[in-house]
Amino acid sequence: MLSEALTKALSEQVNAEYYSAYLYLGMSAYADREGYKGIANWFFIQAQEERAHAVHLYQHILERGASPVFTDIQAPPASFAGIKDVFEKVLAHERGVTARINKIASMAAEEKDHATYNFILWYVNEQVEEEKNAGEIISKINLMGNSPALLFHLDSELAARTFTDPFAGGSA
Ligand code: OFO
Repeated sequence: MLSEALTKALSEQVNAEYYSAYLYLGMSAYADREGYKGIANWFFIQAQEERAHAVHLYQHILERGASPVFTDIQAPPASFAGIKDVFEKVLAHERGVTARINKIASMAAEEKDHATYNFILWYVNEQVEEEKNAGEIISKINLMGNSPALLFHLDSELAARTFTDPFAGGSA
C-alpha cells in the first residue's frame, strides 16, 4: 500500500506529466503555425509520450491500492519568441521535471518503499534522455545561428520522429 505522502507526490506527478503533454501540444501548435511541420510533429509525438508517462504513474498508484488525486491542469503558454526559445523552455521545463522525479525517488527510498523506488527509476533514466534530447537540439540551433533557412534542415530531421509506446512489452 502506498503511503499518503507518496500517493500525493505520484498524483502530482500525473498532473505534471499531463501538463508536459499540454505544454508540448501547445508548442506543436506554435511550430505548425510558424510553418515548421517537422518540429510540430516532434512535439506532437512528445505530447503522446508524456500522456503515456502520466497513465503509467496512474496505473502504479492503483496497483499499489491507493487512489490518485486529480487536480486542475495549468494552461500552457500560447506564444514564444522563436524556435530556439521553444527548445530552451523545453530544457528548463524538463530540468524541473527531473527535480520532481528525484524528489519522489528520495521519498520512496526514505520510506523503504522498494516497489515505488524501483518503479520511479525508469523515470529517473528517462529524464536523462529528455534533457539530453532538448540540449542537443539547442546545440544544433546554436550552430545554425538560428537562421530560418537552416532551421528547415532541423525541421526535416524532426519530421521523421514516430511514436513508440515507451511501456509496450512491459519495459517498466
Ligand atoms: Fe515525462 O518526461 Fe518530459 O516531462
